[in-house]
Amino acid sequence: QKAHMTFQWLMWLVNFTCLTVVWTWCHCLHAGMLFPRESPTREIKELNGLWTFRADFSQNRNAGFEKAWFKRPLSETGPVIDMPVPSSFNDVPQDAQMRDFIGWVWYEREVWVPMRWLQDQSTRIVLRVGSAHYYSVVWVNGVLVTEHEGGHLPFEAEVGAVIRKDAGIPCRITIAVNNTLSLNTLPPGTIQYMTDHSKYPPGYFVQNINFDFFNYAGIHRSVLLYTTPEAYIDDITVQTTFLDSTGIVNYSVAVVGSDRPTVKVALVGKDGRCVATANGTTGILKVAEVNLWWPYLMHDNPGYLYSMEVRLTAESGDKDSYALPVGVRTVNVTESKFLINSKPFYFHGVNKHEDSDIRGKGFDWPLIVKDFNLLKWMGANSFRTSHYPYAEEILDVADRLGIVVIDECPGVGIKDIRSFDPISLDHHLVVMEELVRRDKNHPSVVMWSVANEPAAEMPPAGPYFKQLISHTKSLDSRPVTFITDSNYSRDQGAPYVDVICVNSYFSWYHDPGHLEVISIQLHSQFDDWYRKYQKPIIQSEYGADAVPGLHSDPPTMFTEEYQKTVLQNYHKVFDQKRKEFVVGELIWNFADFMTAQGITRVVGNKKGMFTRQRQPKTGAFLLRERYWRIANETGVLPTWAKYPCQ
Ligand code: BDP
Repeated sequence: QKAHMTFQWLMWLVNFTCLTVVWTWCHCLHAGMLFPRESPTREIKELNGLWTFRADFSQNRNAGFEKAWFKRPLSETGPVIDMPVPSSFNDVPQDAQMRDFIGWVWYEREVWVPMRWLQDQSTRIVLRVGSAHYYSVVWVNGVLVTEHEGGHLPFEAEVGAVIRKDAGIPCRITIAVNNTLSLNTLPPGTIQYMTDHSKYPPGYFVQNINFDFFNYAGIHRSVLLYTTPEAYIDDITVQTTFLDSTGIVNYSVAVVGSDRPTVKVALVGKDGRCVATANGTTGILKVAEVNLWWPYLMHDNPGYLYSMEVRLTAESGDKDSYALPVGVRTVNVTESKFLINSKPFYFHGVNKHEDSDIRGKGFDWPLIVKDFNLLKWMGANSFRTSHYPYAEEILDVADRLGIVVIDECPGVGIKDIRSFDPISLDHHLVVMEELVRRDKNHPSVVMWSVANEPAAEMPPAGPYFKQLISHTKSLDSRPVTFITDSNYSRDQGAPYVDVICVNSYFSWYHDPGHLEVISIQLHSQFDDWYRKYQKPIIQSEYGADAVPGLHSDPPTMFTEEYQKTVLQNYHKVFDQKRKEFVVGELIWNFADFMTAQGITRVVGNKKGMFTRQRQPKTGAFLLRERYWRIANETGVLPTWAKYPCQ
């Protein structure tokens, strides 16, 4: 008992020190990026639906800029089509050229802004794009309001002044989006011009990429207008810990538009009762008899969220309020364990993609809810956002269900040595800042992943990842990882990470067809990494393709039986190693997903446990049986959870 108490104190001290370090860190990005939520002082107008769309097929893809398409209605510039937002544009038109289009596409929509918003000069009107892939330029009524580099993360602009100039007419929003990937983008790519005119037409070029998912593009997440008062809550940061049964929420509120703001903070439980209050832009909320945030299948009441209600009153009388969901939990890593609330946590989960028929990477509620239902059905307690940040709404649901998330940035496919230059690094640092700024308050997010399988054996990778990882650590106290390919024996990133995440495809990419080598190779993999670094290890990817409906016994590659047998062989080793230092297993992949065309892909990657339409393959039932059994073995399976596979 005493040892346990001391340990708890120690953990508290460690957490508190981390908090203080984080507190003193200066915010690198100049503004916050709070998820738009309605409140008595904030309104939202969604701009989803059909937009007018035109792809720039001109030779240099630059006609839109040369002819200033943003200056007048897009339909006056040439032929336009309807395009749903949010959605990738690629699979919507019945047109092969559009599917593989590289370059600028133009979106436009007219919207009536409520007169009330315009008349009240002290109302800030913000235009927000949840994400658009890859580079975006935004105009309102022909006036440039913002630009943003990178898909998967939100950006916004204050547009009140521009709209008020033309009050009385609908406001025209034009967004140009370019999906071209270069050596300095994240993910990187190259454009290759084919100049042999006996083989290719003049001007012919292709986009080369080094990642294994379709480069879907367009406006992928919601576009909306929202309001705040002139003095407003710009950002909130919470860091939580607990001591015995007391929860501690350390908060900081960034206010814009007021030099001497009055800030009141209240933490409200699920039953509507206020459990703690504080005043000021920074402070500590102490919660007696705290309900901790626990992962799914680890507690009777997983995903417990308080509502942190922040109220601002400015000298001007302006009032603003914002309610942030807050989960109280800690995350710590030891030499061989991953701890949530000081208890060992074992990741039994999946890698996913934002990917589905027709909409590509477009945000889609039915798909999201279905996927969470499948995760719960499988007994999965976690997923990794391979290979880019997912929609914030997904993290909100994960928070509520207690599904644990490894949050990855789009640093995938960094294979060319030229992509380790300072320009790329600068951009990578900014992307990590944007990611942390967006997701720092989600209790479900327990670790940051800065990259997937970069060419980590190249000499410049060492300094690159050293800086990237230490910068990420300076932004937030969560553990940081980097997903490594088991092939790379000299991994330049591993010394700096908190948890080793390894991908391996034994008996698939290596020794294809030889199931019998999995056990020995996997044992060596784990032992080698642990001997070198003495850090907990997650098998962050493993798997095999299975074309649904293909069967063979004895198992042969691409059949459901082969996929199942690969998994079984991996599982035997996991079961030994999880007693030592392996702290998780994430299957590649949750569902089949689309890729570029190539001779190794049969209409996409087929390593899913589910088809792209979310129907189970044989492997899904195997994992379901396993995950529920593991949850049961830990002895914390909640009373309401029925072990479904007796
Ligand atoms: C891994 C990559 C992942 C691929 C997977 C595969 O991280 O993006 O989809 O291989 O080839 O190495 O299925």
